[in-house]
Amino acid sequence: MKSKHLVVSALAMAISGAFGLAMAADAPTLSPEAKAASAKLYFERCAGCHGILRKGATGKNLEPVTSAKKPDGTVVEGGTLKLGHNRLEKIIAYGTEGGMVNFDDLLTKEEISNMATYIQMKPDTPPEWGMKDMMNSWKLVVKPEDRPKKQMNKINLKNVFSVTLRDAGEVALIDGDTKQIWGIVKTGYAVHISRVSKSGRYVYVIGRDGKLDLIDMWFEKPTVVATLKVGIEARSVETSKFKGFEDKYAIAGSYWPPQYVITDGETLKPLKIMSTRGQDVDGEYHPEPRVASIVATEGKPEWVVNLKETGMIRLVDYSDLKNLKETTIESAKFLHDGGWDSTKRYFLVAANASNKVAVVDTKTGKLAALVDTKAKPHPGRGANFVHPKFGPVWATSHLGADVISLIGTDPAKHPKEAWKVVAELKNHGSGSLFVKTHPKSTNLWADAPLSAEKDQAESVTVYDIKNLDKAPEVINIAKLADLPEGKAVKRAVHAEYNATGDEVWFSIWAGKTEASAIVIMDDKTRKLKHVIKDPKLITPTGKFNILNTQHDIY
Ligand code: DHE
Repeated sequence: MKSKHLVVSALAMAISGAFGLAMAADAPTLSPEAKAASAKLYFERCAGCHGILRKGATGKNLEPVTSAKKPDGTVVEGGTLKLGHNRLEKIIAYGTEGGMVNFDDLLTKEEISNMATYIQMKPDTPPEWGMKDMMNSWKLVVKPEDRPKKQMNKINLKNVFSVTLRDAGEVALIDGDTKQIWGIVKTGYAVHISRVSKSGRYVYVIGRDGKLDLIDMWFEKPTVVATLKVGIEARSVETSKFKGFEDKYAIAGSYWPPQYVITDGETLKPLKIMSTRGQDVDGEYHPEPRVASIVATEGKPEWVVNLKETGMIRLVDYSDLKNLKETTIESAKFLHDGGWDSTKRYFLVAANASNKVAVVDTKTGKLAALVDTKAKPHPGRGANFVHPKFGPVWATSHLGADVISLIGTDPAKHPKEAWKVVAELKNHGSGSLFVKTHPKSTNLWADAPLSAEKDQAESVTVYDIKNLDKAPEVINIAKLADLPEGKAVKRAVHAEYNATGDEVWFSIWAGKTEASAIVIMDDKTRKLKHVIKDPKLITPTGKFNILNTQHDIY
């Protein structure tokens, strides 16, 4: 079996080798080996924000030469060649105030220098990944007829947490009742998220290298029953949840190639691939509209598929795959993550480069609103609760501002507040990624793991949603884990509730070779309840409680 390292290296060679174009004689250049190494690093560390084709999204455009026309008609020439090697090295090493993180603690001086050269070279176009490639990659490890007919273990599956072990390329399935690791499963490179089938039996896990794993929880131990490489780079996966389609299909979105694939839900056999290339909201063609979040609508056989670079939202009707119907909704750039309102009629998705949240009405299949917010909203799935003054609201935190925005979501009974930011709560820092509450809780939790301040990155804020005038509490969650000192910041990230809604779990995300942990807080008392420490818990980040993920409870 190929190691993950080899798979990523092969990709880097494919990107850097086959498509390299001749450069001008005095253009920056690298040896084939240094170029392949930089292409691999670029894929691993940079492509997520800047795009494979380097056209920019969350991060800046990194093409060698760019030219942009200002509204007054003047043309601004730019690009990495103009910035020059020294300036690029400094930006890569030390980051920028605009949100680019520093890499001087992760990369060697030589790697930084080579990367500065690499991004002045013409971007390579990686290969496509069509049906033949997918079929060749597809492995049906255990056929559905050879799987258990009933649950063969005594685990309370509803309270299992699928925990991303990012840098290990694994997920840990943790029994939420006993807090013991039930099993660890090998997954794709820098594994990203887990989603759950409607029945609650299967967990779908997507890696950044596009490897999709299907885990069956009815065996004695969690078991991978099928795998498929859906593309070269991917971030999202979802399942079919409408009545009559439970566990029938899965859908995985790729960053490269820009497409999504619909697979059989129980075997991952690829059934249909749809390209996402096309015009953006300004009418300009984009060659790399990456698939960001995907959610399954409950009241219809439909997925909401959000395309990052074009700002287009596609409603994909999966009732007839041969005659697939897609509704394309114009919203704003660049779409990223989002969640349902409490009625599950409206889907709210962050358009982070526009400082907006787009609202889709899945009943009418239309855009309900574009809500202006502070800089770079980043909700995860967001959080729903009833505001004492403004009625039902959905909350998002922000990467670019130290606030939590509350958006009114009830146009029928609270029309004045609907689709407006009705209140902003002060967060303990910017650099926040996730907020979370639970229908049974009176707390709202917010993290700030990407804050430049160590103390803020280690801490969370908790608000009393019944009394928002009361000062919130800021708790340094990382300190509660009582881990040994290390070089990396111990980032407190991604709150997730247990099935009964009385515990809230946080990951303490430290360095790859350092000790990490999961800290469990008693939601009522806001006091430490338990810490899970284990050498196998390498860089835990996202945690997906089966019941909450299955039913979109947040
Ligand atoms: Fe994520 C969700 C993309 C970096 C943890 N992340 C998402 C989604 C997208 C996305 C499109 C929505 C999926 C959905 O709902 O279908 N993430 C990206 C990136 O492009 C980015 C910015 C850079 C990259 O190179 O990948 C990125 N993400 C990260 C991280 O570094 C995080 C913090 C740690 C990690 O494990 O990689 C991270 N992303 C998460 C988590 C979710 C997520 C935990 C799911 C939130 C939820 O509650 O559903």
